[in-house]
Amino acid sequence: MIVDKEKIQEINKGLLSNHLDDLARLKDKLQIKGVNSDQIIERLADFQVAIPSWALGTGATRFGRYPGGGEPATLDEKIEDVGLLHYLNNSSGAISLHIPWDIPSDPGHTRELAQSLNLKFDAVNSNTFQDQSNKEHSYKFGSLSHVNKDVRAQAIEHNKEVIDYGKALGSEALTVWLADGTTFPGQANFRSSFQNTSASLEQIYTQLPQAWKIFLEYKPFEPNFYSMSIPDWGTSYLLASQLGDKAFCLVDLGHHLPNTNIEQIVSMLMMQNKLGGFHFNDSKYGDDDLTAGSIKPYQLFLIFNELVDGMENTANPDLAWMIDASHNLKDPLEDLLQSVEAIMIAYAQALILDRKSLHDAQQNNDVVLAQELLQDVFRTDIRPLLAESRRIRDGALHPIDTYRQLEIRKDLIRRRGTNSVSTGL
Ligand SMILES: [Mn+2]
Repeated sequence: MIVDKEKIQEINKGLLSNHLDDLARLKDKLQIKGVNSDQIIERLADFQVAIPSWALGTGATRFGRYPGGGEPATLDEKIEDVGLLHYLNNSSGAISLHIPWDIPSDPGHTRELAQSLNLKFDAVNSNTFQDQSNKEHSYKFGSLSHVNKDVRAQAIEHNKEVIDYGKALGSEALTVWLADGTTFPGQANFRSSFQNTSASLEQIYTQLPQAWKIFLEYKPFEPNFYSMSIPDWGTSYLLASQLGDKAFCLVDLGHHLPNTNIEQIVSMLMMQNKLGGFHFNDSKYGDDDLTAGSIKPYQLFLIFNELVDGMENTANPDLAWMIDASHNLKDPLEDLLQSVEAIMIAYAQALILDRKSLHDAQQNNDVVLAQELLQDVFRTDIRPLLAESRRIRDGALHPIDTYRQLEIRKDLIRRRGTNSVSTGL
């Protein structure tokens, strides 16, 4: 189902005069600081965050799953859900698919459907962290790093298939996340595990079409608890460097040990032109997959501060912006609207930062002023800029309120039923 654009405009009408007052006040305030609000509104309107197909249903934990009804049971329905989000917020113009959960049996049709909703296909994701019933070998003891070359060959073949699916849809990147690792000391040899991973990735790399990139995600622990074959950005960087110009590191916010300085990692990877993409989420303890910005919004802002700085001052190529979150309690579509909003807020705040003054403060070792500059921006409520960036592209001034007023979930349940279950974990 797709929302009627006119209904969005009707709801906007009732909010418009308050919105314009708020916007005018904010613009005045920003103008004093030398910020061109209209330019920022345009940049925000152009900014798109890819929605992962696996976040459209209620997420799984290793415990219970509590579906809320109306979940998208097919790939078409998943694409329709992302189209719906994009109608509301004008910032979710891409979808990231997961193979084999979302195999496009008729790629031409899938492509057309996405096009009709103004959606692109972002990176396709391979999956060697689960066994597939139609495959001979098990990934219980790893995939690309496995000691047995037949298992590695099967995992390599799977990644090549994922590239083929992506090609058929017009995607231009492959994301590889490996669950490979060990849970007990002595279980594997670290060097051979790395070398197997590297050699397997080389074979996948040769299959990449000209314009494609490969993103290597890292994670310090889980599902393995002693070592992971790509545990950190250093290992990811080493592999990406060995592979070549099409290989990049992917930073998933939840894939760091608590208190890791992720913004510094972002800065270093961009300096080396090796940051390929981002998986946004938030966490309190580990890979919690919570709504972006729900726990550590200041960290998210500091990360965007480095991202914007890197985009302006390094030759790092354009980034793939993706959400990777999935959990149990909220309506998944409302949750995704919240995540995108939090990401956009952090981006907008980073855009209005006075970088020249920050640079001067750093040169003068004026620690207090540097902190003041960052925190002044972080404490500025820039949400009217976001609302305006949606309004000028016919989106909703307030996406979640609009979603609720239009009773979209109720309608989805009416169409799909209360027991429809989204494919995935
Ligand atoms: Mn991820």
